[in-house]
Amino acid sequence: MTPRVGILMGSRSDMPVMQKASDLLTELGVEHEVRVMSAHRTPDLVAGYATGAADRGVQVIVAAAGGAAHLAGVVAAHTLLPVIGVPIATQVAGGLDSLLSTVQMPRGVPVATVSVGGAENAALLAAEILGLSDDVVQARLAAYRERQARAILDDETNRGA
Ligand code: RP5
Repeated sequence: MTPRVGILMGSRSDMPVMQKASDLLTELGVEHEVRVMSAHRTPDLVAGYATGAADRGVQVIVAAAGGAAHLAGVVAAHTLLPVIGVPIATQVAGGLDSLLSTVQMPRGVPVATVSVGGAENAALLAAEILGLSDDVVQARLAAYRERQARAILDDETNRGA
């Protein structure tokens, strides 16, 4: 199947966090691909991926990086696809460096940034974007929300409440 979401990360070390995004998209039945590429270590690879992604059928890109986290911004510079940035936690104030590097995009090229380590929300936001034109994905998202709410409602502390 053609991947509809591209999950990128700046280093293999980001995989434990970003695996959660991949797992959630799999749960939602959204075809996706996972790639490790770095804005500063492999700039040509990043530019080539972002430039060609739309023509390959990718509709949303999730880009995760830590530190001077410019991956999402560089990707966004090379494509008109929506780009969701995931700041990866670091030793600097829990990842405040990554958060600001990702979220503080100057005017003209947006990156929709989720919370530090917010891989699952990135996957959900990607699916919501696809759901605008895909009723099946939107229905799966609705079911996911229902399951999420049900898990809380069924929590033993809420029984009989
Ligand atoms: C960033 O630098 C990566 O996204 C990662 O979060 C961070 C550290 O990378 P490694 O030194 O673990 O490869 O480019």
